[in-house]
Amino acid sequence: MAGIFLVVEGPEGAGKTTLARGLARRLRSLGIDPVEVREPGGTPVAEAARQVVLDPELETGPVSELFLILAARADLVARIIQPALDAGRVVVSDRYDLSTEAYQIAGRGLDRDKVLQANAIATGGLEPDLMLVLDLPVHVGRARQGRQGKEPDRLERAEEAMHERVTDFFAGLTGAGVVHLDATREREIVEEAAWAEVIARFGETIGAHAG
Ligand code: T5A
Repeated sequence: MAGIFLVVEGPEGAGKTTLARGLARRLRSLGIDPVEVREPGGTPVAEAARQVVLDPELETGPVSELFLILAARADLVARIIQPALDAGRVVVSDRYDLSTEAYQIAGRGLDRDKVLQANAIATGGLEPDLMLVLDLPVHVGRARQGRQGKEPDRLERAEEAMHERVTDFFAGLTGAGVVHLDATREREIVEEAAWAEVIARFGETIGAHAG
């Protein structure tokens, strides 16, 4: 049976983790045991890279930031995502490589072609089947994060203009497998809209997976 690779993307505080968990819950309710991952992270090496890249005490530049994130991705794809897809599992990922385009290319200004080449090495060319992009203005995401009361990490502390570029990049995305969702709506409505997209595209496969 074919695996399915679902990715939730979007700017800070858009509700990606909330949505990814909601989709996984819906899959489980059908008897499907999805593989849930987040980026950067998901393996011991990737979690170690995440600690470094998000630590506000550590100063680093855009290139080292890129390679920490790509190292995390390479390990996650090789050890978790690709084997799960090969085994016919459904993978739900909280961020993937559109985040690199958003943050490291649009946000930090790194060279697009070179970053995409490096990313292709990290992923082995693995592309998602569906990218659910949550669109939300920067100030709304910031307000949601503020209400959570967490200390902002190194990337969250980046200048406002960078977060505007990240948000604009996500909002302008087009292409096969990209679906935009208005993330200003209630959680349940966003989740329902996302689930409808999943079922419209993969209902038959999901039906075959369902226990
Ligand atoms: N990064 C990552 C890169 O620079 N390049 C890359 O290639 C990759 C993969 C990851 C950081 O790494 C960077 C980007 C990031 O800066 P992270 O901690 O995973 O760090 O940060 P985020 O992905 O931004 O996670 P957040 O937790 O900040 O945001 P989420 O996951 O979008 O939002 P979520 O679900 O945690 O929700 C935030 C709050 O809003 C509420 C939730 O209950 C929660 O309180 N909420 C809603 N409120 C109202 N309406 C809704 N519809 C809501 N949905 C959720």
